[in-house]
Amino acid sequence: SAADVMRRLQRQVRDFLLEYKFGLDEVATKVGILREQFDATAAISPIEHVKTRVKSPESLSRKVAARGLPGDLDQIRAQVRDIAGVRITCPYVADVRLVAAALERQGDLTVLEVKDYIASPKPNGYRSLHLIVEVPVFLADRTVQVPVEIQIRTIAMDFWASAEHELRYKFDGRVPEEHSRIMVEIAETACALDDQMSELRRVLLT
Ligand code: 0O2
Repeated sequence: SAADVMRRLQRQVRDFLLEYKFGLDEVATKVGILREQFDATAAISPIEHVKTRVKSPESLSRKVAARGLPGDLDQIRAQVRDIAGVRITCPYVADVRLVAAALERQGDLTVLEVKDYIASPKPNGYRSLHLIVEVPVFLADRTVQVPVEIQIRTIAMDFWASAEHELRYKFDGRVPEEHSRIMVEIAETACALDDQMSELRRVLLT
């Protein structure tokens, strides 16, 4: 019956997303360990805040539709790599590099891609370091490699990105030119702030 079909589909989506939740748990543990070690040893902790999320089915289907991808789960698994996401905010740009290096070193993580929007910011002003990694998840009957997107950015970059996200949401993706221009200016201010803070950090650490 139609109800059976719906139930089966719902179960498929639930199981599909569950693997991403497990992948996220594995990466969150790794980040948690780094954070605890840094907290215990570093003069200034390089990790300020950590947030994890599995993309909601709504947001996932919006992305699939927007990209014109076929709707089957295997295609989505192969093509959408930010279903599991970890966002790490750090006080200083040097901390972003430090945390990224500590993760990239881990033998059980496969780095699939690095997108360095700090070295090359997006035209709208977005800055952040993205690592797409794959982590093994050991299930009862098999092992799966789960992609996880790790976004690492400074507090200033995060402040900007949250505001820009809100703005895009408010204007349903069509942000008026005058606001976009202001966002580019604010991104430059945020970048200047990061540079000044880096100077301060040098003083604090010497
Ligand atoms: P949400 O709501 O955060 O999940 P690609 O996969 O390379 O074809 P994609 O997926 O756009 O292209 O990759 P990219 O550019 O690395 O962006 C992935 C995520 O980075 C986005 O996820 C955002 O979280 C963040 N991001 C990228 N660009 C911007 C930006 O200009 N502003 C803000 N605020 N965030 C950005 P989602 O799925 O778009 O959104």
